[in-house]
Amino acid sequence: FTMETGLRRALDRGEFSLLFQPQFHLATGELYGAEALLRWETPEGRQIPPCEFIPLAEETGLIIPIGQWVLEQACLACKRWYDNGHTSLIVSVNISALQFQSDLFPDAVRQVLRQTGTDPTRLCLEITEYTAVQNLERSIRILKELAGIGVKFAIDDFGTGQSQLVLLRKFPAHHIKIDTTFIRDMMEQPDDEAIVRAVIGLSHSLGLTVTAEGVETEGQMHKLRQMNCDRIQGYYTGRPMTSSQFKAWTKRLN
Ligand code: G
Ligand code: G
Ligand code: MN
Ligand code: NA
Repeated sequence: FTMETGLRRALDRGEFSLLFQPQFHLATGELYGAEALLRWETPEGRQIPPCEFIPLAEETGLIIPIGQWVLEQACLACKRWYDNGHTSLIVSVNISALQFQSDLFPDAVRQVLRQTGTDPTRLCLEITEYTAVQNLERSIRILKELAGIGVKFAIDDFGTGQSQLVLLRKFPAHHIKIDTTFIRDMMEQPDDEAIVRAVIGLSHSLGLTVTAEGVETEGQMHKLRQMNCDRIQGYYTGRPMTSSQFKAWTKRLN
């Protein structure tokens, strides 16, 4: 068994699943939506973390069919939330560089939206700075094309890459997600707090809204609220959960 062989079979054998981690509006406490997070369990019952298999899926190109499956499942889940009366919930989907740069990507997104009957304005695509700058002019074109039908874009893991400020100016994304590491350290490290505050201010000046990731404590949440951060996601407000857990959980919020 090599991981590559396993990965090649995993889609056919139904070994992938998605978890959904809730995201909240910080000002109102209202549920905003959820990020879809991919999980792989082998037939032997081994859980392989995405940080191990996603790089391999990218190297082998398998991320294209896997990513397509993720997009489809995430949209199906969002459609179910919508049909259950949660018409404002947004599903966020991680898109890898190879997938985003594929010529077929914009059509693939449109097709999934159509086939699943998902309102395009309920979908947010998360791409990293690294993905966006690969081929910036082309990335901007793809973003504009999909934003034109209502799809939203978030710059993921913000602050961990080469953080090119020019990206924020040139790339008309809707949201940015401040990486977990800054949120984790901001209560002890004044520098991290200063960075988080500055990123929120800069983003707002440029018309982007901000999600803080990896919020684990009430203290972090309060600080982020003071800083006017728009949304939070993290273990404090909700762990990644299965779609049926998420459904049961949204019922309790009503
Ligand atoms: O929960 P967490 O361990 O799921 O995720 C680890 C990393 O894997 C994160 O960087 C996340 O962006 C990435 N990831 C999770 N799900 C997906 C997915 O469906 N597609 C891609 N490309 N990356 C994902
Ligand atoms: O796509 P992205 O790289 O942003 O993936 C989010 C990652 O953050 C996932 O691996 C998810 O499981 C993880 N995560 C979500 N909430 C928390 C949290 O509160 N603390 C930490 N340490 N990680 C979290
Ligand atoms: Mn993400
Ligand atoms: Na992130």
